[in-house]
Amino acid sequence: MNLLAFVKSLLFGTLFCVVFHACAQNTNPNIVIIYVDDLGYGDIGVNGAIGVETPHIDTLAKNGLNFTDAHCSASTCTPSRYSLLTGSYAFRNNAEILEGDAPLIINPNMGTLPKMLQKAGYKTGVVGKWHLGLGKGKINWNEKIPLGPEEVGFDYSFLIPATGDRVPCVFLENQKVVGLDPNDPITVSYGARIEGYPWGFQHPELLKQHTDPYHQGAVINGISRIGYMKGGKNALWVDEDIPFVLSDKATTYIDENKDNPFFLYFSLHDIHQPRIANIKFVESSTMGPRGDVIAQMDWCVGQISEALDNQGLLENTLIIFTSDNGPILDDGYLDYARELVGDHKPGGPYRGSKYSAYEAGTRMPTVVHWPKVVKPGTSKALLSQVDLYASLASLVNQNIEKGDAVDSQNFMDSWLGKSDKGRKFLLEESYTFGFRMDNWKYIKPKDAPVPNWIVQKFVDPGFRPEPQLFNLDKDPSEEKNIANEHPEIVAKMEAKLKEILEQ
Ligand code: NG6
Ligand code: CA
Repeated sequence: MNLLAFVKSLLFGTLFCVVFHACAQNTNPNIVIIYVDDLGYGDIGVNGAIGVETPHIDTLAKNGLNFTDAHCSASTCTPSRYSLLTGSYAFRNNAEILEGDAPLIINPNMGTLPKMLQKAGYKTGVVGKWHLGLGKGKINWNEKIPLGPEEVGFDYSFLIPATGDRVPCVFLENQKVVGLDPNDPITVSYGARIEGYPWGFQHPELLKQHTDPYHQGAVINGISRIGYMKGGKNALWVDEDIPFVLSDKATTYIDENKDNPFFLYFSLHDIHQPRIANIKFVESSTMGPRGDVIAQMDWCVGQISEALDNQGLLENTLIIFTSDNGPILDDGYLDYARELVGDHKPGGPYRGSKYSAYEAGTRMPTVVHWPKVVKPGTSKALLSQVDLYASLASLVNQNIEKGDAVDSQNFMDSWLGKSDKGRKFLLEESYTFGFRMDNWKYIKPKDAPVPNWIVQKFVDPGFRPEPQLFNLDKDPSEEKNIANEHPEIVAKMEAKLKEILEQ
């Protein structure tokens, strides 16, 4: 090759590389879902919280979109998380609150939100509470657990396996217990009591907080849990440090993935019980531990914003801040949340709570922040988290395979504030079914006694032998059942609900 030809080929090659690289470069935004546990609509400053400040969330809301009628799919955790990640309703798979040693409830052959994002070129990670089960049968906590986030589509995972009030009280990183001493293997039981960590009902003197009889199993770090546990002493978490450990893992994940589009599902333990705030946040609210862990959770949100900002990624990251089910004051631990709540309204103006079919069970604080695309404001669109799968798929130009995400609909324009159009019909799962048709709210009759463990929580799950119908335009707090006055609306909603349930 003569010199001229060589220079030409060099120039052409360089040009080709530059053009090709620019075309191939993925300009999709990073996606971060910040999923808080048991946070109510009214628990954030911008939605009227009293007695606790949430400056980091409020900043996201002021620079983003605050939704007033966005819902998780169920009033409990496992079902909502199942729907968020699979785009299908929990009842289709009988998904209910799981024990800490339950098998994985997401079929590994099924399409999921993180798998869809992997196909679009994303790195995917989950940090925090899982509560979707692990493994296939009895879990051996001393080896890599065969089925979990990896099989669901996460390249990286750092987990609280179930809930903070369930054993085992250890973190899992990529499905292995962190810091486990092989000479001190872990055994867990949700049936027979096993020797190991002392039992709360026998040793109340060891406890930082007293509990109802359902939470009096293994005492770990002065807190009795659901279930029994032996071994794994070096691997035990310290509840007071959980917000720091999780925030650190999440921000490290952001730093390590700054050069490629990433999806982070940051699933906080707060503000679920046991509500044991770190000393940094103790007495930062007027509401005792429940308010303090709201402040602590807000600090974690601030860590994420700061990490994104430090990497210059805040502008082109889609942050979705929300919660998995409605608020609850007394879920079994004696932390005086009911006594100290004052004028604060955890569910905002809405009736109900966690476990309930009324609006506060699923109407979630929801903020979308993406400065590059989303204009600040508020949106009244009626939206469900079950739709995030199809909505995000459209954002990143992915098709949904037949049979996947069967309940998920594309509302991306509404999530981004380009449209006010929400769902016409929206299902709210609980121990019965709530159902919305625009601003009509119907609750399916349930003529069954409320289980004792719910009665003791001072919540009304909404069981009534007759249908309930409310007009949320006139009666947002669902006080007046007007089903008898509108039989035609009841019939229409019942028919549509039946169609969804039998689909
Ligand atoms: C309930 C637990 C409660 C809490 C909840 C799960 C009893 C009596 N209560 O069954 O303590 O762990 O499950 O909360 O066992 S959730 O936010 O993960 O759905
Ligand atoms: Ca929850």
